[in-house]
This record gives sequence, C-alpha cells and structure tokens, in this order.
Amino acid sequence: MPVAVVREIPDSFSEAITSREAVIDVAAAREQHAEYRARLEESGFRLVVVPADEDHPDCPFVEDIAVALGGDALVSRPGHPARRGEVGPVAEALAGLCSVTMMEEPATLDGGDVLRIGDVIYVGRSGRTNAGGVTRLMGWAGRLGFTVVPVDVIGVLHLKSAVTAVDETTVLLAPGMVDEVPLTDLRTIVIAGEDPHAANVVRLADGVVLVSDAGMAAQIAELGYRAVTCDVSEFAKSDGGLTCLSIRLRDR
Ligand code: CIR
Repeated sequence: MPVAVVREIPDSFSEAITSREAVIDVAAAREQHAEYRARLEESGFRLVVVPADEDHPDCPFVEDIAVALGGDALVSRPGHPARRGEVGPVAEALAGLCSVTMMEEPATLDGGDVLRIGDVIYVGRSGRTNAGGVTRLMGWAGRLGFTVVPVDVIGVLHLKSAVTAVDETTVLLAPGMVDEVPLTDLRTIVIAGEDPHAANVVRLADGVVLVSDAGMAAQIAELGYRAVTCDVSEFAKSDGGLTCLSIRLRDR
C-alpha cells in the first residue's frame, strides 16, 4: 500500500512565507487539508501524520523536506533558512518507513524542485535548490539507478510549481516558467489557464489525477484522464499547491 506523509497545520500558518499579498484563513486551510487527506486516502494511500510545529509556519508543505524513491529517502536541507528546522520530525517519520539519508550544508534542495518520471528525475535549479543540492541528488539518486536532469526554474518558486506529470511520458506545463529544453523528450501539455499553479497536480493512480482548479479538471478530462478536484486556495496564498502537501512513497 502506498504511504503519504502529511503534516498538520499550525496556528502560525497565517505567517507562512509568501510572495503574495493575501490573508490566510487558517481554519479554511485546515478544512482544505482535511479534504486533501481524504482524497489521498480514498485513492489508497495510508497516511502518516506528523504533528504541526508552531515555530515553523510552513511545515504543512512537507514535500519540500524530502525526496522519496521506493524504499529510500533523501532528507533535504531546505533552501529557505527559516524552514531548516522542519526536518527533524519529518526525518523521524520517514525513518519508520524507509532508509533515510540526510543532506548536509552547503547543499540546499526543496522537494518541490524534484519531479520523478519513471527512472528519470528532473531537478529544478531554483531560488531554493542550489548547485550543491543538485550534485548531492545526482550522487544519491544515481546510486539508486536514476538519471538526474537539471532544469532551470525562471518564473516560479519550484519546478513543480509549473510542471508535473500525469503519466510516465506526459507532463502538464505552465509556459515560460522553466527552461523547456531538458523536457523535450516528454509529451508536453500546455495548461489552458493563466495561473501556473494549475499545472501542479498529483497522480493518484493510473489515469486518475488530483487537480486544484475547475479549468484544469476540464482540460484533464478532455485528455482522457479522470480528474479529482481538491481546492487548496489557502495554500496557494503562500505559494503552495497540491504536491507540496505530502511526501508520497510508492513502490518503485
Ligand atoms: C515556501 O515559501 O517555502 C512556502 N510558503 C511554500 C512552499 C511550497 N512548496 C512547494 O511548492 N513544494
């Protein structure tokens, strides 16, 4: 059974790091989070829930804290200094599920920059993931048999803020946000809407995709996938999306 690690919402979530001017409604965020968790459970994930940490408002964005590949996880050193204290409890939770390796300074990497498609891992070179983080990922994932392909992130926080996969060969892409050259071997579907975050989706099962907006749901259905919708607008206010809210451990 696949496992998803999620983290509860602290009251301090209203202070989460953001590039936007928006007031976060913490109660609404908790409702959306409950719905998100329900969607994962309905699709067969067993949830491991890490308690909230009031000293780290961004802790629900647990995806950034680790990269999980089969039975192995690389616990990252997050790119934003204010988020580095989030790692301990997440590493502990992962240690109960798989083999854990810790990333060390000066490397930084956010899991939101890591997109795995089959045996290839695309890693964003972003404001959060530095050259050391990319090199460390290459070494760790390379030993596990993966090929790591760097992608420059231009206009968004993370690679997966603008590109995610819907199957083993197809990605959704918000145009102009990342260097598209390294993605040329993939079938690329350009999202119809204006908001790059619509490209941030989670594959639930073969042909079933969790999406955050109605326009994307319609586009996904036209492509022949089944869309399941979950509103994460309170998380978008602090630059997060669907993938950010869980670390998904699946068999290789
Ligand atoms: C941050 O700035 O780190 C958080 N407010 C948002 C993180 C979103 N995570 C993700 O895209 N994987």
